[in-house]
Amino acid sequence: MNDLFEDVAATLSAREQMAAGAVLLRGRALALEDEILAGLESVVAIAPFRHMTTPGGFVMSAAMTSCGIAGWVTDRTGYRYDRTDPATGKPWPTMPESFRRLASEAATDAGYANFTPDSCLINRYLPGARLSLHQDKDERDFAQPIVSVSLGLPATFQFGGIRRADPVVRHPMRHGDIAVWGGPSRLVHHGVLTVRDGDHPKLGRQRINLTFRAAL
Ligand code: MD6
Ligand code: FE
Repeated sequence: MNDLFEDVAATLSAREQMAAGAVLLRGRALALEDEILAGLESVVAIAPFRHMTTPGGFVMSAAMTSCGIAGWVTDRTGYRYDRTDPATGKPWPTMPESFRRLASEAATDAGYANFTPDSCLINRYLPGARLSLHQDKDERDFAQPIVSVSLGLPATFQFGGIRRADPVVRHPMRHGDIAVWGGPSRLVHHGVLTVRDGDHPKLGRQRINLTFRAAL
């Protein structure tokens, strides 16, 4: 194989179209892995993971925290973005520069230039945790996409349609994969199947997901 062929082949295998406006960039976070993991540690030291309660009274199996101007929170009163972390009473930690750079570069790769996230929701799944099918619709600006970075243990991502009953496609997500979706896919239903036990060399027995949004 000549170099050009190899480059083209690598690019094709690294990019999967999930739906119109939704792209999976395989391994896209790996080049920045060390900075991202350091950033994660610094955020969690200030705003620890917690299990939040849905308006319906269920405790979520995925633990969450946020960084950036706003954090996504849920309690018995509803879902919202809040500039203050209710667990600490303080502003959320600043979004690490490596997070911001990765999110904006991945969005550009996926065809969304000028993505300006003000919030990064961080999900932690220990084995047995899951996230049921939902839409992300608490953000103000649906013209901006969402960038979602998978780290640690693999998981199966469910990608459905605009209606809850629409058929769902399953995509395996591995350490370093990034999903970007927006445009016609911005309001699709999606979720994460129960994470299976395993041991990741860098993150141990957990899956971490970073989702970047333009929330406010
Ligand atoms: C997760 N992600 O992958 C959960 N939402 O752990 C999400 O709910 C999500 O990955 C909107 C866009 C991308 C996502
Ligand atoms: Fe979501």
